[in-house]
Amino acid sequence: MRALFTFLVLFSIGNTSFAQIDENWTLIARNSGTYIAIDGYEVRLMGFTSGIGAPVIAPGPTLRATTGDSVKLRLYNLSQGAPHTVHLHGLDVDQPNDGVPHLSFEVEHDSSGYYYFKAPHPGTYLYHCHVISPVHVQGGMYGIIIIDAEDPTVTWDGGYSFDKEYHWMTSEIDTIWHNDTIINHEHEMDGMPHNIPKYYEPQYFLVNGAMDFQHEEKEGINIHEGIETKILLRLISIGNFANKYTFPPELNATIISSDGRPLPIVEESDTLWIFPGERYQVLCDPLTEFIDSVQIDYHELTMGAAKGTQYINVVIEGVFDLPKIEQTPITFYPNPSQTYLQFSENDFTYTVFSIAGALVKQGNSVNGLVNTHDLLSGNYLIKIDHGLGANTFFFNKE
Ligand SMILES: [Cu+2]
Repeated sequence: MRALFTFLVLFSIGNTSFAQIDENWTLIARNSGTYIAIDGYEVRLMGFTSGIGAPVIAPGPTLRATTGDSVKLRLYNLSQGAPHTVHLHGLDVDQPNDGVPHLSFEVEHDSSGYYYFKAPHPGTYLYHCHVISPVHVQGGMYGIIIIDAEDPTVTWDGGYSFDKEYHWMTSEIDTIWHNDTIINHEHEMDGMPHNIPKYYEPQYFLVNGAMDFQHEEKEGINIHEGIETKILLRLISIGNFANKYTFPPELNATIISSDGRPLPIVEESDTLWIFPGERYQVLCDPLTEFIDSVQIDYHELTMGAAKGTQYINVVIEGVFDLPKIEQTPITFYPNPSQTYLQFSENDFTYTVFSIAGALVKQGNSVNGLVNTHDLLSGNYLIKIDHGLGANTFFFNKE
């Protein structure tokens, strides 16, 4: 009788965990991806995709579930070479399902592996391949995981409500890692040496896999109507650099959670440092309509100087309960430019950056004129800071 009782208890425990799968995720590992840089330079990527016909880009598909869901993740390796795993970074799943090779399992070419877990507390997480991770992560094998609260309009049970959300995943591309045999390497057990290049000299600094004007409108905060606007930013770092975020003060940013856990004391702050593997959630409750940008600096991990900068545009207008701005769109000509740029705005300060984000020159403009005769031929960004905020434009110097 006692044995039967024990059996029934064990049987029911074993079955309640994953008796029913609420979410089925699929990631297909490929090494046939392409990263097309802002200057047209192309390198090969390893990456995750959701369908065999889907493009292989980095980050891979964003995976989403509701807290408490039983999730089954299938990893199908079609990469023609190296084994791969999916490490569920920050989800606190049990070791067999955590995708760390030797503690969990690796998935060889042309086979599938399955991870099972219960979606933990709501928050922002990430996944990446954990096989020779410096190489496979640089290769492009990473993506975002979002666990929603049961009510998806709040950050967590009893947490903050929000109307719109954006997720920005930062990373870098160093073409040296992609142009030699690293991406085509055989399994580490074959004894082939891996030459790990410098990690601190990437050529491209990315937000959601793109930089500067490559960003589609969706990356920026674009709000054009509403009664009130609370914005949840999900910030995720999977690069080798420390990211310093600078939010415009009008955004009224509050840091509410770190690594999937609510912060015991929330902090209003216009700056935030995020280190590799960290995720932060920031709640913005704008004070006014405005146009500006969020600045993301990419610092060496020694906290050295920023090696790159990205600007994410912010446009908040047409919101019922916010003070209004008078807005006339700023234009300029000619582009390409030979000796000058003429802006429609009269008086402003300007900063010219290289495409990699390095400061090239700055100054004040009277009558909307900016000299470009001293610039070398190439592509640049110019940030115009005027009375109502700042705008960044791309231009080419002939
Ligand atoms: Cu891998």
